[in-house]
Amino acid sequence: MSAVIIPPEWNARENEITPEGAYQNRREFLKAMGIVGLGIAGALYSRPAFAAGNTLKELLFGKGKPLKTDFEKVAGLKRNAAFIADRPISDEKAALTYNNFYEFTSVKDGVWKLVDDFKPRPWQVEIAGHVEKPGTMDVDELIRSLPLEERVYRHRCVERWAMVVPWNGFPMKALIEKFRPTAKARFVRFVSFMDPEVAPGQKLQSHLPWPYNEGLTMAEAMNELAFVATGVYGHTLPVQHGAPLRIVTPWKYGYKSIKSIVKIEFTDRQPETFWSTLVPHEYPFESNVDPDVPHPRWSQRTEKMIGTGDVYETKKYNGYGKWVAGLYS
Ligand SMILES: Nc1nc2c(c(=O)[nH]1)N[C@H]1C(S)=C(S)[C@@H](COP(=O)(O)O)O[C@H]1N2
Ligand SMILES: [Mo]
Repeated sequence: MSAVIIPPEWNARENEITPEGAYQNRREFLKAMGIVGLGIAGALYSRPAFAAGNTLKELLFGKGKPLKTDFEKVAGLKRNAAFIADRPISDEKAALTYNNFYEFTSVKDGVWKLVDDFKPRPWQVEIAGHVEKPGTMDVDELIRSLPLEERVYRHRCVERWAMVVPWNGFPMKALIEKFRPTAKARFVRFVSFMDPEVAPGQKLQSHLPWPYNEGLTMAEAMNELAFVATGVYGHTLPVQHGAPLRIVTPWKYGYKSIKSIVKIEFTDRQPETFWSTLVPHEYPFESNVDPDVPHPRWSQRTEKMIGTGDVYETKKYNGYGKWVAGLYS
């Protein structure tokens, strides 16, 4: 087996790289990253698109560039007063530059620097499975057919970071009712895009179970709180937040809120999910926020807000028990 050469950036940033994607130990993680055995050079340069001269640093952390902020405004949306978060809204630039989107990179402050080749439009969404009206629809046609509003939600990543953002989009319930699932539908499965040519993480970490997928029970998906975001901070979704369409389930850890969805499938069996396929005991299907259930690598007692660094006590269901506790009693 060839030696594993770890570049200095990797070591220095390990805490930022390994989160969600880390395993029992560093070796397991590197193995899943495709690095053990091949060595980093092998893992990288055996893949044609990267023979073109990108360095490992560029692939993981992105290239230096200005932050894009000129997104298309979404005017006239009413903020739903039922969902006012009890904390200040996070700074928009903080949210734009600190993301989990493994298709691009596992480095949170690198995602925004790697998204330029990804085109979220034109975009088709497939509706499949146990549903009266299956088919494929243009994303903008879909968005135009549903009732748009704004909701300020708290977000809690399993890695302990949290934020408060104003999403715009539509209730998931409205989407489900539009396509009319049949009595056989017990779960909803969501699938993200697959395009290693524009998403370096899918190429570099080709061992991961792409495409990213997630799921909810029908009752969860029909809950008032479940939301489908098409925008954030009063404009359309930037790629790094999951353009053109992502889900938002604020009572669950952030990995359930799948981004850049291409397929919504109604199933009679509990679907697989990306993280539970990788590490089943760490990322169960339900994954409701719960300060009393520590993750092997993070106590879930407290959380840290992006932007300010303020630390708060974590609440069960991320504070949304009023809406969702009844689902689990
Ligand atoms: N397709 C896809 N969706 C995803 C992820 C991902 O890697 N790929 N990461 C998840 C995780 S772990 C979190 S915490 C949130 C982060 O959302 P944000 O970057 O918009 O804050 O997206 C979730 N949705
Ligand atoms: Mo996360």
